[in-house]
Amino acid sequence: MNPRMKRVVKAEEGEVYDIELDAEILEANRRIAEENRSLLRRYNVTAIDVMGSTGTGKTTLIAGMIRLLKGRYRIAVMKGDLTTTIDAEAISRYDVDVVPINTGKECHLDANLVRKALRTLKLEDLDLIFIENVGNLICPAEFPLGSEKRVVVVSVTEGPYMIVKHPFIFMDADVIVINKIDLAEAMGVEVDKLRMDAETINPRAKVVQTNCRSGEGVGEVVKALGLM
Ligand SMILES: Nc1nc2c(ncn2[C@@H]2O[C@H](COP(=O)(O)OP(=O)(O)OP(=O)(O)O)[C@@H](O)[C@H]2O)c(=O)[nH]1
Ligand SMILES: [Mg+2]
Repeated sequence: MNPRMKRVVKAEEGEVYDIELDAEILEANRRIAEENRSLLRRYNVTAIDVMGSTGTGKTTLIAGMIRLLKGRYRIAVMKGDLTTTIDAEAISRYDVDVVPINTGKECHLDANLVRKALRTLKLEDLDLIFIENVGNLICPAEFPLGSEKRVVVVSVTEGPYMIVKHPFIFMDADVIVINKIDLAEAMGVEVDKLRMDAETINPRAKVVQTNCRSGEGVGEVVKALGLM
């Protein structure tokens, strides 16, 4: 180790007040998430979380999946963003219902917001809901929403260490998407190394490489989710 490196300063439990979440809040969220899950199951609707940092390609992936699945499923989308509806408007062009959810300052969706959004949809007319979370790799991990499966999208443009630096969100993923592989060489990022990191952190997850812009690999994501 470089001798100029000093010892790691570690936060004790409860010390970082802004970050350490109240156990009661998490428990309340978990309860509502379970209610959402039961409601969705009653209507036979599958909800899928799509999470990942800002700009990794979540919306582009959802658009690609809609293109592949529209003939087969009745689809709606929820889109969490701080204040804008840009993504929601983009997705609505695919002729599916879209519920924009604005979180204000919050860096993640929670089960209560999703419950409110579910009330605006006719669940009996749906088979599948994609829920695009706010772009963030930390906060959404702690807030289950009631969905059946979780997709986490990482892209090569964020550099080589996104997975090892943010293990928690990847540990819970059912499918890990490594996107923008068309830019890997230009970014000097090894896709195989990212794949290895994903497989090491979560051996249970299916790992898929994509270029969501061209559509390459999107069919594999859909298959990994058991939708095709
Ligand atoms: N070259 C390349 N560009 C991509 C790919 N996927 C997405 N993009 C581009 O990356 C930009 C961001 O994509 P989005 O799908 O909006 O990303 P996002 O994760 O939804 O972003 P936020 O919702 O803002 O967090 C857009 O300009 C996309 O066209 C890809 O595989 N290759
Ligand atoms: Mg988006």
